[in-house]
Amino acid sequence: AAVKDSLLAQVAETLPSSGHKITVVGIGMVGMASAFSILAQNVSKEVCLIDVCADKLQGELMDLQHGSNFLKNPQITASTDYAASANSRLCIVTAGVRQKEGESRLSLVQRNTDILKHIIPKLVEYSPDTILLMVSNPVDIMTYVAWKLSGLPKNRVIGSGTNLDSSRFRFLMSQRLGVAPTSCHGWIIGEHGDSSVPVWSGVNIAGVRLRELNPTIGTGEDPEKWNELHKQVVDSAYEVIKLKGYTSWAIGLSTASLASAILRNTSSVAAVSTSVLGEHGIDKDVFLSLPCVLNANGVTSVVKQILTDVEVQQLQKSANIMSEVQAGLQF
Ligand code: 6V0
Repeated sequence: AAVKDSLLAQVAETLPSSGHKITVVGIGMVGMASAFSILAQNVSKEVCLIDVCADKLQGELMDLQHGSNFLKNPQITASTDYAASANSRLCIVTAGVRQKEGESRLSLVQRNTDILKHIIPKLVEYSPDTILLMVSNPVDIMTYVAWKLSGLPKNRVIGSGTNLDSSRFRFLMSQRLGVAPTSCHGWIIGEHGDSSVPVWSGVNIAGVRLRELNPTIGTGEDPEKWNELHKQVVDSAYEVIKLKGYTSWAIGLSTASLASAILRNTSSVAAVSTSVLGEHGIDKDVFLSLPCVLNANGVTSVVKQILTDVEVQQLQKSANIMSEVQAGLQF
């Protein structure tokens, strides 16, 4: 008899899935940083990688599997065939083209829409109960496109949105104040991109609103020029792409954090791209980021932030830009 049969007396079948499966579509810089963060933080031990490039899939699979001994016994699979993604609780879509140096996210829109036409129907076919987390850019528009292509309810189609921008903002705040980023409370909402909106009215440490200490904060009149922080957030991706060619670690950690809220059913609040029709007077059917309650059913509530008139106007401007781009889309 084989060693395995001499060693083990099987008493029942093993189950095929942990019930916490995550599929990552697109194993470029962002997809792999996301998969790595998910495995390293044990958000899920069951990760399926999908891409069009079979050799790269095999190489990334082997490289990750060789690290299994340092992880929590993960079950990793990789395939060009969507059947491998079956029964995923969460599908993270990072496939597509990225910005070249100096290129805006919005210029990628039709190319990535065409790619999603091949991806989204397949994911939903094999995992009809899944939640989709979109990362491909321009992420707010891609989330709208994925919602249209998937036929899923809006709560289960989410964009990574300004969760990353908010993290960038909190890091910069922490540098100015010498306080840990997780203790710096600031939210960037709206478009993940050039028209994002910093909610200066609510920026606080321990409930102390910085605008009460400096009424001009975030405006052009502020002698301390705090609005530079938002400018730096908007320029971050351009800057990092110029320096290293792409962005990866921060977005990978951001998606892992969102995946954790969903799989662990935590009801954490994060700024993610969601349907905003009817929020803050927005009359366009677009997706933008607002602080949302995230759990196993996706986005179950949107936090009704108390915004100033200026912030509402900026948000509505973001919505108009999204709506104009969407009107020109072919899918
Ligand atoms: P990359 O490193 O070029 O990887 C893209 C991957 O997608 C490659 O492995 C391709 O083979 C794969 N791919 C292409 N077409 C398909 C298809 N039809 N099916 C399956 N896989 C396919 O790009 P990178 O990983 O750097 O970026 C991916 C996307 O994420 C881009 O659109 C970026 O702009 C976007 N980002 C979004 C961020 C966000 O905050 N939402 C942040 C960073 C990048």
